[in-house]
Amino acid sequence: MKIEQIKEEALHKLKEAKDVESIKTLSVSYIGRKGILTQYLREIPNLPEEERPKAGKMANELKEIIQKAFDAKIERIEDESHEIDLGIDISIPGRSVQRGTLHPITQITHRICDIFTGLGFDVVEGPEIESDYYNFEALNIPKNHPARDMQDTFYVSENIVLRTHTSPLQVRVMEKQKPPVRIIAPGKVYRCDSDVRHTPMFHQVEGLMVDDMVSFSDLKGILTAFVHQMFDEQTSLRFRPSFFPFTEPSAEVDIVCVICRGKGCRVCSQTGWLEILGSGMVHPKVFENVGYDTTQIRGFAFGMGVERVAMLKYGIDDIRKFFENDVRFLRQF
Ligand code: 2NL
Repeated sequence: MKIEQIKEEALHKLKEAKDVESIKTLSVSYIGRKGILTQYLREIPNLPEEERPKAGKMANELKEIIQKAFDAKIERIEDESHEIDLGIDISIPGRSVQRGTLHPITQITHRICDIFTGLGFDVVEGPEIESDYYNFEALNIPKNHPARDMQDTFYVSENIVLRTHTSPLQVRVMEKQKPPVRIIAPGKVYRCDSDVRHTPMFHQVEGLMVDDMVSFSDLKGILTAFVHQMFDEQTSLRFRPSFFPFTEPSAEVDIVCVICRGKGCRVCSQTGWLEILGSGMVHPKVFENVGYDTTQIRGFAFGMGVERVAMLKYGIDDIRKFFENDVRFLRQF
């Protein structure tokens, strides 16, 4: 018999063998003392001289292959019978592990940061407990401003608050770094507010760009690029005059309603527009407070609520869904 034939036959018989006993018998009949392969090896010296090395090599290789295949199958059968002895039904399909996902707010925060990183901004993070100075004073928010009220802000002590926006971090960056500055600051912020539309903690991303020659048209260009990437190129936006103590002039940005596409519906209160962020040219007072020369530089800033962006993006009408942590809700993102 040819060596290939022996191999094929042996492996075929092994496949058919169902228990350890028959595999052992099979093993003896091939590589036992009187086995087929053993005999083949014994015949090699009788072959013509030039065939001997090749035949010897092939036969020895096959012996090893057969040995390994037989041993492996024996081991497998023994393992399985062990499991059956233990009462484990090895035919039951495995139970799959439920994989976790990032929270939708985390996902949207990452997406916002990715878009601005692509526009040349650096991401900065910092403390959630801030001094009155960085949270209010440096940002030109006057002492009598309603936002500073105990009713609106969580006070840790007389001069320490839970930050109500991530602007204080941007002030800290400007104190340390000369222009140009191009940063976004994502993170948790706190307001003493809790009802259907407000949660005491929510997430914000603020952005700041300072350089000589930064204009309001740069602000419009950057925010338009952001909206087009966050939603789609067809999403139109409008800039509506507004007021913030830390910007002048200020503008709120609306996008065309993602539900009715501008026709007017319940979500947009029949206006066709949804407010998405606040923005403006940085107030000279803020620049003075960080020691920037207001005759040399200009800057714009903006801020947006991540929950708000996520609600618009996914069409969710209740902010509290993000905080209930019901996995049936969270798994959808
Ligand atoms: C909103 C509005 C805004 C800013 C945030 C800012 C930061 C610095 C200087 C000036 Cl350091 N401005 N931030 C400016 C305009 C609007 O947020 O509705 N946020 C949710």
